[in-house]
Amino acid sequence: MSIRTVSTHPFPDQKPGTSGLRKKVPVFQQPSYLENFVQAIFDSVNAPQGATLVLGGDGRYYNREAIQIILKMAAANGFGKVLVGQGGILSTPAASCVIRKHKAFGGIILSASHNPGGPKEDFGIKFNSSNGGPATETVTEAIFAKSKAITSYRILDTADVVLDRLGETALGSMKVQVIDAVSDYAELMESLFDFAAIRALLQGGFKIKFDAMHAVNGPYAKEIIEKRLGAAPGSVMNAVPLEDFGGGHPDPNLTYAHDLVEIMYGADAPDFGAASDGDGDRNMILGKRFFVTPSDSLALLAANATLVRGYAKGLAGVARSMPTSAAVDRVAKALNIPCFETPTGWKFFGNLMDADKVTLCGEESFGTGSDHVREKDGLWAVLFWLNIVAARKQSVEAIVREHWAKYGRNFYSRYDYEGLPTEAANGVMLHLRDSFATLTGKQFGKYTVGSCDDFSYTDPVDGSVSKGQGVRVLFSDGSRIIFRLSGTGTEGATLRVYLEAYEADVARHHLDAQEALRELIRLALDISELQTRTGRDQPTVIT
Ligand code: G16
Repeated sequence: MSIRTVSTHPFPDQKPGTSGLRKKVPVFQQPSYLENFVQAIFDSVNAPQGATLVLGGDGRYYNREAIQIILKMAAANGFGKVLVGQGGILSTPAASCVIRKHKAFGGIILSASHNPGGPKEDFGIKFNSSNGGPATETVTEAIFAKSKAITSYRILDTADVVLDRLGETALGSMKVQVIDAVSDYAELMESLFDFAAIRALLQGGFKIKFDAMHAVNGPYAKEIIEKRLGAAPGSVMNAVPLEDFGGGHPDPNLTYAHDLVEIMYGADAPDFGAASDGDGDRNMILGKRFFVTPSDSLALLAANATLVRGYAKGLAGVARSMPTSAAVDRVAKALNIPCFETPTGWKFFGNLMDADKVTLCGEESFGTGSDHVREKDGLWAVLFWLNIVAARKQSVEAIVREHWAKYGRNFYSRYDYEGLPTEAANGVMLHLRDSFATLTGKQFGKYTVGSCDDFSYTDPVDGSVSKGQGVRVLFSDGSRIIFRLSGTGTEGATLRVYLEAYEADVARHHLDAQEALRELIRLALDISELQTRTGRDQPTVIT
């Protein structure tokens, strides 16, 4: 067994996006491509000799091969131990939990999240720090800089490690411990939520359906929802993780989680429905024929947190990404706690949580989480909701409607234009930035533009500044239109248009969001010239 130093040449395209490096599988399969990025991580994070690393992924195509390469490289780069999930599997929140519980130096998570998997589909890799959260921008920039100057990588020449059997093996002088992927995480969930109350709810005839979308959360949901909480067998659907997610798009929204949506809007619908994504960090919550927007879900969890054991002492503060609706801001105001507005990307919440400034945070992109780990957490959100329902003994819809009656309703929708030519998408953003002066103060029907800007964030903990985080058109009544280019796509550019209108009048809360937002949508298309500049007259996905 010897350490080999292999000469390599840099790839120019290894800049991490919103959440790590995501590319098509064939890109990762190019000789040295994955190895270069892993070496760039190791060279940037300066782990002390003998440090412990956590390793796992969402089980998508190329997961196992990548795990073997990373194990051999970790051994050649001085790590003392790697904790790897059985079969190479760890959901993203479980990886965060394991890093924290075992006080590891950090972790490598293999996932392209909600993007499809398969030989021609997406793969991804990211580094999480010792707090269990995604590396900060300073670290990801250092990794990118290293990747551009790399000349060699180190790897141990050895046979593959058996990943399916629990226990410890040696890889050179490094230990590889294959751990149960579910148990640490399940134990953490039991410490936060009232499992007895949820069990009583489920045994009292409350029916649920959880769609694991053939992704990583299947075994987690089976263990927690069916086994520990006693939900009827079959309550977890699409529970077997598959390398290609069964050919589906493991994105828990009304478009892609259609199996679940049909059930929840069909005859004899269960009382509660939920889905999570490829790597288990996103969630969608549904009541009987009722959709809870992720922005509302965050506000609801904040407003009801003290009903839940793990949060009974109250919240230090809350945070949301800038495009997420301001529903949670109203709750924070009522609770008299701080509310932070960060750029899109879970990595921006880490500092706030480490400094005990926030307890709950969330994003419009179907992500909700708390300081129990440093990633968003799909199953956690589902358990939080079930705990609230068990405590309040009301339906999901009744809980949401009561919330709107008290705080008002933030109508919300996001339009995604995927796979656009990069130049056309950049052209729209450029045009918008050039229009700030002419738009400000202008009146469009009932809407007057109060201000426009390109969102910039100064981290209140470390003072770092992140610029160019999305164009905001802010109206005087609190309504907003946001334009932003996605940082997670792997083909062309994805332009996201986020729309939000506040409505205090209960008599209008029953409106369909698309109906309530119609005027803003038209306005967004007009001022951006999106249709003429991109040639698209319809979004790819509306959420
Ligand atoms: C990632 C990030 C999230 C972000 C989402 C969408 O989620 O962790 O913070 O909101 O991407 O980002 P974008 O709008 O740039 O595509 P995930 O679930 O893909 O890891």
